[in-house]
Amino acid sequence: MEFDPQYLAQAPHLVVFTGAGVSAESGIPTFRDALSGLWEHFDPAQLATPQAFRANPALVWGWYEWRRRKMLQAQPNPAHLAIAELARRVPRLTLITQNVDDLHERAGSPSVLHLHGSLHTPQCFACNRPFKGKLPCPDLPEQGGSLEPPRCSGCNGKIRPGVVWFGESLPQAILKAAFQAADDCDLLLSVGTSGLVQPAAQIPQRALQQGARVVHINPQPQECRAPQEYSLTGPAGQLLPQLVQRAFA
Ligand code: BJW
Ligand code: ZN
Repeated sequence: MEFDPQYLAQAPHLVVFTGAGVSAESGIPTFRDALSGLWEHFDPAQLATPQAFRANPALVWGWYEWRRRKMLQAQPNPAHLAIAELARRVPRLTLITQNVDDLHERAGSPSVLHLHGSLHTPQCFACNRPFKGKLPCPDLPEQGGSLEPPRCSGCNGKIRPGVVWFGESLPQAILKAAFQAADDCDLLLSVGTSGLVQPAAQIPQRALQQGARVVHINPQPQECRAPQEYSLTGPAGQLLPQLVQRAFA
C-alpha cells in the first residue's frame, strides 16, 4: 500500500529515528554501505571498542579526530532541514538519532536523543569526567593516523571520544526516553539506517508492535512485514522534503 502523506499531517506524536544515511548527502560516510561505508575500509574491532582504545589509544584517537574534523566541515542537508521543519509543523515530534554528528542540531532541530553519544563530548576513559579544554588541532594525515589523546585534568587518564562503542551500554536515560517515545507514537519515520545494531534496532519494532505506522526512507528497498509498514525508496535528502511539502501543502 502507498503511504499517504496526510498520515504525517495527522499524527499526534511523530517519532523520527535516524541513522548514518541521513548524513550521507552531507558527505559523511555511512558504516555499512558497499564501497563507501567506513567498515569497508576499517575494522570496527580495532577502532570502535573499549578493548581497541586500551590496546592502541593513539590509533583510535587519531581516527576519531579525523572523523570529527570532517564532521565540523560538513553542513546539514535537505533531510536534516526537513526534519527540523517537521518539528515546527506537528504537535509533538521526538527525534532519536544513532548518529554522533551534530547536523540535526545545526539544522535547527530543538531536541535530539543521541543514542550513541556524540563526537563533540570527549570524556576521560578512566573517570568519565567530561573534557572541557580545547582539543589540540595538529595536522593529521587523511584517514587519521596516530595521535596521542589529551589527558584528564582530574586524574591524568586518557581522553576518549564521547561515543558508544560495541560492548558498551547506551546512555540509559536516553534509551528509556527513546523506547517510551516508540511505545507511544502514532507514526515513526526510520531514516537511513540498516537496523542492524542493537538495542537501537528495536525502536521501529516497538512502534510497530503497539500499532503505529512505520515508514522506512532508504535508497535500498526495505522489507515490510506488517500491514502498517511502508518503504519509500530513495535518498532522504530528496524524499523527506517532498513528503513534508505534500503533507502540509
Ligand atoms: C541512506 C542514504 C541516503 C545511504 N538517504 N538513507 C543482540 C544481538 C546481537 C548483538 C547484540 C545484541 N545486543 C547487543 C549486541 C552487540 C552490539 C550489536 O548490535 N552488534 C550487531 C552489529 C550484531 N551492540 C552493542 O554492542 C551496543 N551495546 C550494547 O548492546 O550493550 C549491552 C550489550 C553488550 C554486549 C552484548 C550484549 C549486550 C552498542 C552499540 C554501539 C554502536 N556504535 C556505533 C559506533 C559509534 C561510534 C562511531 O561513530 O564510531 O554506532 S557502530 C555504528 O552502527 C554506529 C551507528 O550509529 C550504528 C548504526 O549504523 P547505521 O546508522 O544504521 O548505519 P549503516 O551504515 O549500518 O546504515 C546506513 C543506511 O543508510 C543503509 O541502510 C543505507 O542504505 C542508508 N543510506 N545513503 C537515506 N542518502
Ligand atoms: Zn579522569
